[in-house]
Amino acid sequence: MRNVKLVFFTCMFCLAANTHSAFAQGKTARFPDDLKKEMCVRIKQAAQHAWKGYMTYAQGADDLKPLSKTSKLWYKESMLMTPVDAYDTFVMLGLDSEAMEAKKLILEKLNFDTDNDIQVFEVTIRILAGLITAYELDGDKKFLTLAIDLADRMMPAFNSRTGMPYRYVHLQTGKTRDGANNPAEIGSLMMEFGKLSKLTGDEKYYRAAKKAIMEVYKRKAKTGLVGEKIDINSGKWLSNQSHISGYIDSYYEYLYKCWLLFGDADFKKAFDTHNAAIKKYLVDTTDHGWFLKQVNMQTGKQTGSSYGALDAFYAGLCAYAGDIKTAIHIQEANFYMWTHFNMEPESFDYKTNKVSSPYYILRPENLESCFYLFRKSEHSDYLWMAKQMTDDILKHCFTEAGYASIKDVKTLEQFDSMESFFFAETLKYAYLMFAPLSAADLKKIVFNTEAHPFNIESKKP
Ligand code: DMJ
Repeated sequence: MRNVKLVFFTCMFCLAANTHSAFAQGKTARFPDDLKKEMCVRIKQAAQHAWKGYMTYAQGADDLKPLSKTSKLWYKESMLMTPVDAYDTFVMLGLDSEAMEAKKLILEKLNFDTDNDIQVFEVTIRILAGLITAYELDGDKKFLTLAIDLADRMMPAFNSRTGMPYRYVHLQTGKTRDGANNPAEIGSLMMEFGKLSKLTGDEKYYRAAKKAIMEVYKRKAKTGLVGEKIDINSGKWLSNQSHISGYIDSYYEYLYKCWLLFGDADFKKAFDTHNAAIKKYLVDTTDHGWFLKQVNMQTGKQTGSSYGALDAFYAGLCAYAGDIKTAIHIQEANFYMWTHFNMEPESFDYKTNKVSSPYYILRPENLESCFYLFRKSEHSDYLWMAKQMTDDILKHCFTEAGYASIKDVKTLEQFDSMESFFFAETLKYAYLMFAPLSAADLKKIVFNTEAHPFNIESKKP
């Protein structure tokens, strides 16, 4: 059986690996165990270095600014983005004293009774999710109490005519604003609010989030696609632009992951419908791999050929959902994007090869896709790819106080930002590539879109 599996993957690789990439440059050899261990050590050291910078120059703030050695707040008062996003990564990497420091900061300082007008999506995927995972990993009820308090303060966001949430809610007053929302920000609350219902026994969170995500699904076009902006009160699309990038991406991701997490077949049905449409209308085959384009959601007609760092997640989702062939071809394109421009730009035009947004802000999606492809194929090519990406990040983004973003991948000039997802996702997926498989058992956990692992609720769907 294992031989059959190997032959299958080898054939798939022959299909995908006939162009310019590390595949074609002979880096397809076995990945030595010693090198895996060395990578794990380097990634752990990187996490310690970045955390030390945060604790020295930004302790208690949201983010470290690693060049000026100062700190950044997202809102009027800190939501402790970095400690909350980083905590479970420290636990998974076995960095016990860093985990203890992060926990101490969270439990001593995190307070949601603040004059903060917050973005529901960002705070849900980073903070609510981080607290839920912390509770599941550590068992300390204080994490759950914080999560419930935060979720209750965000619940007014769902009070619209359709049940789709407003983008912003004030944590003290419950005042909402911005009803021009998008599928990603509407749908990517389901794992977190759903999970909270499972942990508390109070169905209201699951109900509100499910109504919201299903209201998007209900409004799909005949093509099976969704647009990138919708009025949450009238339910009318404000943009027919369709793609798998920012504003839509994790809506699709959550439909599949919520099926795995909760075993609720409505999510699977919705995912299958959309996924078939994505493959029919969005995938564009090129000599450098398969990219995903922009189309009009109503007609399926192409409107653009932009591709970028955020789009890279879809290869991983395909692999996770069992379509290895598509995943391999898209990951070939992802790796092309990473290697062709020095490092990965935020976006470029895959028809003209021109970079449209030259920055790299420590995003994880390309590594994330490598992770799922490796887990599903066991092929060492993905270890080599992940090594190259990790080497580039650790080399080009390194600063005295942490890791900085890159302003322009052509010149590798840095800029003063270290997003909290560098801890939550980028370092975590990099580490999990080389760590023993038991470091993350995908039969037992599902990662949210910020890579916070949730224990699977359902029996195997
Ligand atoms: C993260 O906050 C999440 O992965 C989100 O889904 C997309 N953007 C960033 C990482 O790039």
